Amino acid sequence: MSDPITLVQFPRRLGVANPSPFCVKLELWLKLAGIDYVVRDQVMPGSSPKKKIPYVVMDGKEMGDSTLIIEHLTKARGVDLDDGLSDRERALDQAVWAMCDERLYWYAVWDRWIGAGWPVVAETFFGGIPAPLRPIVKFFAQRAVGKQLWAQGTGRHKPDEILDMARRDIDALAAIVGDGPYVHGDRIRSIDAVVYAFVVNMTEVELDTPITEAARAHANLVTYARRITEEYFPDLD
Ligand SMILES: N[C@@H](CCC(=O)N[C@@H](CS)C(=O)NCC(=O)O)C(=O)O
Repeated sequence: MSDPITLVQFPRRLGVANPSPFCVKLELWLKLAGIDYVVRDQVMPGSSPKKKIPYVVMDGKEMGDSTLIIEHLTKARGVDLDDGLSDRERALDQAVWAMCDERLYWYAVWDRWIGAGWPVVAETFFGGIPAPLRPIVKFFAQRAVGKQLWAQGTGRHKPDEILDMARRDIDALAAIVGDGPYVHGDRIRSIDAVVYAFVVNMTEVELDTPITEAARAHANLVTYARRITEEYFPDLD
C-alpha cells in the first residue's frame, strides 16, 4: 500500500471543484484511477516545483504539471483508463487534450483576468486583502497575467477575435461530447478528466461572461458537466 499522494491545489472557489482546470483535471483523474490522495490548499505558486499549481507530493518528492503527473502515475501505478481505445482514438484524445490545455485555457484566462470576468475574479481572489492595499495588488496581479497573455500570444488579439477562437474550441468540444454520456460513450476515460475540467469551468463556474455564455448555449455540455459533478464531486452540490 502506498501512502496517499498529496495534491496541492488552489482553494475551491467560484462554485467549481477548482477555478484552475488543471487542478480539476488532476483531481478527477486521481478519482478515476482509484488513487488515494489528500488535498493541500496553496494560494501562491512561487514555491511549487514548476512555479505553477497543481503539483503533487508522493513518496517524499514533489512533481509538477498535471499532464506529467498523470503520465507518471499511469506507468508507475499501472493505471489503464483507456484500454481498448484504438491508436487513432488515443491520438485524437491527445489533440483534444492539447486544444484544452494550450489554447482554450488562454482564452479563459483572458476572459477572467482581462475580459468580463475580471470584476468577480478580482473580488474573489483579492477581496480579503486589506482595503488600502487591494487596488495595488489587483493592479500588479492583472498586469502579471496580461504579460503572460502577451507572451503566449492571446493577449495580442482583439476581444472579438479571442471570443471567436474560444467559440470554435467550445463548439468542437460540444461535437466531441455529442450525446455522451462520456467522450467515448458509456465509459469514462482519461480524456473526460480534461474535457470536464475545462467545460465545468465554463458551464458551472460562478461567472457570466461571453465565454461562459457560449459554453452554456450547448445543452449537452451543461448536462455532461452536471453528470460528472454529481457523480465525482457530490460535495459541491
Ligand atoms: N501545464 C501545467 C499548467 C498549470 C498552470 O498553468 N497553472 C496556473 C493556474 S491555472 C498557475 O499556477 N499559474 C501561476 C503562474 O503562472 O504564475 C499543468 O498542466 O499543471
